[in-house]
Amino acid sequence: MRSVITRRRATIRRGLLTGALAGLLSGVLAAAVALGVAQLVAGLTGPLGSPVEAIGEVVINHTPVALKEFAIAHFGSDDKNALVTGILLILIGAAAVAGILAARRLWQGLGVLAVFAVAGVAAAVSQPGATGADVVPTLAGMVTAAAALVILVRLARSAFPEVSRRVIDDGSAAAGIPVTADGAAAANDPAAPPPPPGPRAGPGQPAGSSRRRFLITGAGAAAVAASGGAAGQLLLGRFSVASSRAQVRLPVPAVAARAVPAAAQLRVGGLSPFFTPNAQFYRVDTDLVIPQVAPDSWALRIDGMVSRPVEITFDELLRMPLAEADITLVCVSNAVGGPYAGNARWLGAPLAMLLRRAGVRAGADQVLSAGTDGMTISTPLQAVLDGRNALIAVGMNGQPLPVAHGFPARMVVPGLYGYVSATKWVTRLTVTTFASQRAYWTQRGYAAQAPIKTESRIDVPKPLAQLPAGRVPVAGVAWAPHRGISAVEVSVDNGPWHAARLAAADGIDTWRQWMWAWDAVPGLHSLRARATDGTGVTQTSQEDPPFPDGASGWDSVVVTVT
Ligand SMILES: Nc1nc2c(c(=O)[nH]1)N[C@H]1C(S)=C(S)[C@@H](COP(=O)(O)O)O[C@H]1N2
Ligand SMILES: [Mo]
Repeated sequence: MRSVITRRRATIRRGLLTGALAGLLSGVLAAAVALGVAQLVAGLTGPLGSPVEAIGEVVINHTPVALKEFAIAHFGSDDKNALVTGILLILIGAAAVAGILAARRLWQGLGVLAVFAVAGVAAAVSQPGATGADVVPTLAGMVTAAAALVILVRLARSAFPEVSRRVIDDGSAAAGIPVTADGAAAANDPAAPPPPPGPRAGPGQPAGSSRRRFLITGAGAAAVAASGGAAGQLLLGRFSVASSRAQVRLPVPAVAARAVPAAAQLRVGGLSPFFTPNAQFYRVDTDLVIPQVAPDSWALRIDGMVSRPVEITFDELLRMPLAEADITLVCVSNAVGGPYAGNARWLGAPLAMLLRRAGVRAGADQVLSAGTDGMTISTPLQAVLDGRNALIAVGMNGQPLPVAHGFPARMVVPGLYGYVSATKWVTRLTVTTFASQRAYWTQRGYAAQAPIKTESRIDVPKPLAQLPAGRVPVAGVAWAPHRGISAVEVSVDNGPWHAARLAAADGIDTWRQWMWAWDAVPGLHSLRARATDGTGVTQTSQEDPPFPDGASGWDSVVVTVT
């Protein structure tokens, strides 16, 4: 008798486990159906309705600054993929729980789905530019997911009858007495026969066939999810502005940049090229979905403390006298030695000219610019009007702006970190005061005044490189945009500073390459570099993190010479 009970217990435990797995699978498949259908519908209504991206945007906009700096430092430009992966993992986990709950009590599983539907809808409508249509993908996804969950759970229950049973502690479970999902003992009569422990699921129904039906339906759900997702992805292509970008013809600049001296580019393998190719240019923004702004719907509005607010269309902008300027852009989140800096030849309308058209009124000290993604950026008016090459740019290295870099138009101001100067997809400039309005990052504690700090970066040798003894080039780039670079020095093992050779300068707004020939001797060595800007100030050794106004300190690499 004893061994019979033990065996029954084991059977029931195994049954409960299989049942839980079937529930889990039902939940995860229902969630996959939700995402696939939502993606398909978003393909019709527009990219802002994709629930995962919408939730991701909300997460980005509410991420504490420390976490954001951590993500940028550790995931780099992949931080967005890391975020989407994280959201998907949480979703899968919740879906698994919902499925296990649903197997016992359907309404609990449906309740978890409903919570996600509310979150997805709220996230979708909270995005700048979102319309009522953007809630449709999440709702459609949730309705189909609920249907899938109901069907799969029903099938799971008949395929694995243990699914809907609970073990109760009074030993009746051990005796094989099932309790229904509604909590009532189905066979409270101790004399009732125990349920068949074997592969037979119910009276007259071979479990094999109902299990097959469960698996086939599950595979169908997976297929719906995958094909919906793929079709949605294809349909979303319709919202791309790639083809209208391809049709843009950039005008010849009224004010061309001077030719870059050939000696601005040193011949050292592994050194950052003087101009960063567009495809390699770093990208930093808060957007999971890159804004797609068609040039014919684009306009730039200038308002606020101006005598005549103006609105400029893209065609009007292209007909204005455009200027070319070589400007190095740097992100405040760039760590010492980090990759978030790039140099390009920009083509655009002088910002000062545009503001003068509108007529800036006395008392203003800030230009608050806004992108279609809802980003706001505040720039000191004085920096825009002091004669530097501040632009509403339409061209980057001879091409229309890449979509990820602000197509059709963005702001560029030499000397200021991107978050206070470089508004992409810009559609509005409001002349105002620092006292009355704060921008996105300054609301989050970043400095309102943020000139780019003087930095030098060692590009070669790479950290932890193994080098042969002898002449070794040590080379990199140094920047102090709008002040220029006047010297770079290199020190080995904290020894004396050696002057590096500077490449020819291309004005004061761009970075400058440098190179120093090192007579390397065997051993483990550390190399450090420091720059001096055009005003004679040497880069500080004070190590500060990027928050709140840019990282400082000397870049260093450790190498082994053999
Ligand atoms: N609309 C918009 N513009 C933006 C941002 C953004 O998130 N949205 N990020 C800013 C930041 S922090 C930087 S460093 C630069 C980066 O420009 P890039 O991606 O072209 O290199 O864009 C700036 N302009
Ligand atoms: Mo940035």
